[in-house]
Amino acid sequence: MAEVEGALSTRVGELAAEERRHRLETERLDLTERLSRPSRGHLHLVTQTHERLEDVFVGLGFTVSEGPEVETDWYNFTALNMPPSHPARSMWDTLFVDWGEPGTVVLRTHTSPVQIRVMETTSPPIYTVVPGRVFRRDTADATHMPVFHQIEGLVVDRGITLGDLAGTIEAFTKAYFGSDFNSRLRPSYFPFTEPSAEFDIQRPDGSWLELGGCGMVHPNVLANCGVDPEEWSGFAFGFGTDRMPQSRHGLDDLREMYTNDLRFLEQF
Ligand code: FA5
Repeated sequence: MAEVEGALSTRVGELAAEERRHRLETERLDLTERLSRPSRGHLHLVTQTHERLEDVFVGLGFTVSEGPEVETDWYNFTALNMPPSHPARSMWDTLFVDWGEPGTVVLRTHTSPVQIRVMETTSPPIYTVVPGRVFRRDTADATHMPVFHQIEGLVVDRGITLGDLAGTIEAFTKAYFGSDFNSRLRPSYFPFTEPSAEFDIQRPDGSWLELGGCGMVHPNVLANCGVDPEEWSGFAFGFGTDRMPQSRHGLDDLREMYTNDLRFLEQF
């Protein structure tokens, strides 16, 4: 009898201990967990945009290149088929840097000077994109900033045609914005491309938005970089990247991205 009672109380003790262990385990609150992990921010919407764009273009076989934000007149204008006093220079409201001969050093007004830098240092075939910051004397409004961002694209190879440019732009539009967006090319003028076009996207609500310029690289530009225009041809494009998250996320005003209101930025 005593033996049975002893075994019983041992078993009751074991079950109570087991239940307590189970309860403690399920109710456990690790109060140190949050404290030990510092709260981290995340990349700004524009940086996220550039990373997504790089992913899309790397997926299409492009490399990623970079260039300086302070440029000389040669790279920003002259080598791009705009010699001194060329009227087309006024298409870019330029901010000049007080350095050297007046008017010879600028804050780059577009990412196109990096086309020249890439062609000077790399032999074709070239398939590259250049994301970066650019500067203009533009007054800030819903679709303009004085400091904004572009992504340049440059392809130089044998037998490249306008069809390759149109196909690349359409493939990019679908890959980046989704299948409910369309693209179109509108005739335009840039001194460094011939023929030239503006690239617009059509949003699902049917409205159109200009994203950038593009065209076939002008033979003078190829020649300025030591690339034989008889052998090689190419296309280039330059898209404004601040307007891309604006369309993708339906933002009304570009300036929202730069006023640094965390309640706005933390949503993305
Ligand atoms: C250019 O800058 C040319 N370099 C584009 C190009 C590259 C043409 C290669 C041909 C070949 P544009 O000045 O149109 O072109 O600017 C390109 C895009 O930048 C515009 O379509 C627009 O989307 C964006 N953009 C221009 N100004 C601003 C601004 N102030 N704020 C925000 N985005 C802007």
